[in-house]
Amino acid sequence: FQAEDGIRHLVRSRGLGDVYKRQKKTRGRDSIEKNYIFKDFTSAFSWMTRIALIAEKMDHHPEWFNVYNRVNVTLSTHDAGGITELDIKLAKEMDKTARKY
Ligand code: H2B
Repeated sequence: FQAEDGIRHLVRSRGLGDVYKRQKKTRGRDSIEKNYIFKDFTSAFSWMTRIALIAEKMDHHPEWFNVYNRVNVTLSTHDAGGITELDIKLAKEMDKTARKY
C-alpha cells in the first residue's frame, strides 16, 4: 500500500529518485538503499551520530553499514513491511545533513 505511494513521492522529490535504489530484500520486503561517501571516518561517523539523534526522535531507525568513509543505508518500515512516508522523511534528512559533513 504505502510502498507505492512512498516511491511515487520519492521519485517526485528532487534528486531522491535518482540516487536511491529501490530494492526487494528477503521476505519480499521493499526498502530503499543509498551509499554515502565522506571524506574520512570521522566525517562519516559524525554524520551517523547526528542522524542517530534525528532517527531516535522520529522513532524510525536506519539499517546501515559503515566501512571507513562509506555508509550504506537501507530504509524500510518494518511494521508496514515496506516503504512509508517515514522512510522518505528520514532519507531527506540524511541527504540534507550529509551536505554539511
Ligand atoms: N524503525 C524502522 N526503520 N522501522 C520500524 O518499523 C520501526 C523503527 N519501528 N523503529 C519502531 C522503531 C518500533 O519498533 C518501536 C517499537 O516503536
